[in-house]
Amino acid sequence: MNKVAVIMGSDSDLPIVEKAITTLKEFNVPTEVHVFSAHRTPEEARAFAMSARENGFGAILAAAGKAAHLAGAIAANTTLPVIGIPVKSSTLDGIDALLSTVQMPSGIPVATVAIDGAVNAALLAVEILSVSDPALGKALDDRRRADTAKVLEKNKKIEEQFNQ
Ligand code: RP5
Repeated sequence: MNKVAVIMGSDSDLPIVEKAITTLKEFNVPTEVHVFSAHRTPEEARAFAMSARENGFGAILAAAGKAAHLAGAIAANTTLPVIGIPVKSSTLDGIDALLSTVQMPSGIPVATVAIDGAVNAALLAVEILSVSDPALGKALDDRRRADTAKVLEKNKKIEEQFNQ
């Protein structure tokens, strides 16, 4: 199975990024985690992106806040799918990171999830890997069914509480 890389711009992003790591682990997807910054360690970020395909990765998650250029900078140096996670880490509540991550010029795609949307970023990476891995596809279907069952159970409790 291909690996998924989880890159964050700072260790201060970890509380959000951990949700992606946990989700990837739930699917037993081999995961590597790094701190690389588009601004503070641009050479390391570039080197990682340039060798990611030959190193066995199938998708890269890139989480950053503020002027969040990390996902775009990674995508500039690989043709693997890159999923950007804008992190709410500033006085602008993550809108700055969202716009910096999502507004990529044509030719260098970054699939951008919601502000702090780390779980969806991981699920999207698993979906990408599942195209060539039927067992992962089944695991995704199972999880979707389990999530649906949880919501139906919550609905049942609310209905019992309020509808006589
Ligand atoms: C961004 O700046 C990082 O991704 C982080 O969200 C934010 C703040 O970083 P620190 O100053 O906490 O290292 O580059």
